[in-house]
Amino acid sequence: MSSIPAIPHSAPRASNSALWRGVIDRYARYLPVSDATPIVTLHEGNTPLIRADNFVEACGGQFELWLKYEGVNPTCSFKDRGMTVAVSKARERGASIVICASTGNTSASAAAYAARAKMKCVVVLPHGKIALGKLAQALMYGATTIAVEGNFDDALRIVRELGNTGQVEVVNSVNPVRIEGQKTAAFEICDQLGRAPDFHFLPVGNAGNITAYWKGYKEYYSVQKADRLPRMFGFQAAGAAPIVDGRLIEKPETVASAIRIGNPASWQAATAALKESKGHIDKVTDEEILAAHKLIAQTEGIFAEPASAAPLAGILRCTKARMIPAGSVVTAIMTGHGLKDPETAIKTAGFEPTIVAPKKETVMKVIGL
Ligand code: AN7
Repeated sequence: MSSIPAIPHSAPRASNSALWRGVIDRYARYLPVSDATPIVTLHEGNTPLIRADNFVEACGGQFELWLKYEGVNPTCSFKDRGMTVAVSKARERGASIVICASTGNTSASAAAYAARAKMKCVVVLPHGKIALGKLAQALMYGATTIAVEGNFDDALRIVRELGNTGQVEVVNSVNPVRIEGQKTAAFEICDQLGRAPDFHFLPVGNAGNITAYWKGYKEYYSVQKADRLPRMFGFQAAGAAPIVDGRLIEKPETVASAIRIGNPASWQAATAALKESKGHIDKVTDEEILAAHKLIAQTEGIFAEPASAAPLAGILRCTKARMIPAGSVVTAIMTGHGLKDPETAIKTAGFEPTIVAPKKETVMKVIGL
């Protein structure tokens, strides 16, 4: 076995076992890495699993809900789990340029990990449809940032064509090692809960994540690290629901810009996950998404981006339809941080700061004292 090639800022080898070294270090035996893989990590993963009783009460449900807060990853979304593997493998192969199409989070993550690996990163985005925080990240991490006058599906088509030239490494989830990294979130949930959930709720865009979670749960079950397999419950936005509607959506539209996708790359794998797990896929309206976005912030103090609220809107629906039996253990993935999209958040909150003269009395008046 060769030793890990020296790479600046690669996984630290401190002796302190309390130091979390990222998902490759933690779950290497389940991942396509060897001692020869130069690990590029920002210590992603190990995200909190937070019980959300207030939200369940607001729903009128009688189950245990656990939120996996993926928004606290290094670039504030779940994409970092797949990107650590994708960029490490790209580096192992000697690639010098990584490229992705993105609705925002993949590009933020690719740009960060490429910077860490001293690689060039190119991101291809739908012009004008990227949440502000995500755009700031791509620019700040120094990615070559290209905005196409089209949607995500156009951007991904172009990126796939560029990938075929062999000159760039595509780090979208069409790259199977992305899915491998993302499945570690299912492992973490089982490790944290001490069991697998009965129901697993998540948003569905390009459908890589539902594919990854299902793969992760199945693998953990097969090595007896999980006692059961959850039913996968996916939610698309009503204006961007190709899997639910059973047809390609040429002009997808939704306030949840992360999942504004009309032709998901992992469509078939998602359909298989839904079928095998006796799962369920549905669409929720932008109004339902924004209501859930606000409700989770105000009942639990958890600020997640609009796409992450789609499964919460789904939980509200499924509770009303009595689809979640009392006593069930339910997980939902808060895929991205709320600060990614401050413009939508400020609009959704529905009120502005109260401007007052700089005096104690004026402030007291606003408080109602
Ligand atoms: C917060 O960044 O597709 O079904 O290009 O950012 O695996 O696509 C993002 C997707 C859910 C959907 N929640 O996951 C991209 C991109 C958030 C996301 C999804 C995305 P997939």
